[in-house]
Amino acid sequence: MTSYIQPFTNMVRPDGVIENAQTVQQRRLSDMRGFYADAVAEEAAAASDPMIYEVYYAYVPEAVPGELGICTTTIYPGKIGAEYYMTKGHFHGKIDRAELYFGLSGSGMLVMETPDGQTNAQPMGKGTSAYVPPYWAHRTVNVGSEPFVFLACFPADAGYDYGTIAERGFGILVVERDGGPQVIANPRR
Ligand code: M6P
Ligand code: ZN
Repeated sequence: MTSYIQPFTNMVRPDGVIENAQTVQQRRLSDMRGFYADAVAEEAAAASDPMIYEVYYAYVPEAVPGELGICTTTIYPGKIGAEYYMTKGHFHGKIDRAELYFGLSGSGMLVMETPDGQTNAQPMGKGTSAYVPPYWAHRTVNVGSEPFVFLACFPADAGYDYGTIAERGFGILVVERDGGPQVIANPRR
């Protein structure tokens, strides 16, 4: 017999806090050492170990095909050297799974890359709906002076492959140049 999941709603605040969240994940700089291009600036910032981003999960289902995961991400404003605070970024473990993002507040960039090295960067802000197609690794970056907050919805069986990005990074970086964000080639590639 089918056992039905009960429908539910959550209040999602503009600052990214989800009331009655199932879990909250915090990522400090110490959780993502080696991700920023400027190793000297990263080492200097490591002393205070700043909070880079937080993820509130409204729903963390088992990896059942057909189910959806729902979360917000709040990336705080800041830079390591010239590079803006950002998420680690990942391919999906099941690499052909897509994802939807919806901007709630602040301003950011969505950086994506295919396994064969095609890159793409999309600006995001309050009200932006963004589609991450199958096969594209994805990272978000806060390019503003306020927290950048967005909602994400993804297939429950997507999974996370962090290793590829941890090793190679993305082909493009988002850095501050002349007082604003600029997308540049990753010098470490
Ligand atoms: C988005 C979604 C989440 C992801 C989060 C942080 O909310 O893609 O699945 O966990 O961003 O990104 P990362 O997992 O790369 O640190
Ligand atoms: Zn994802």
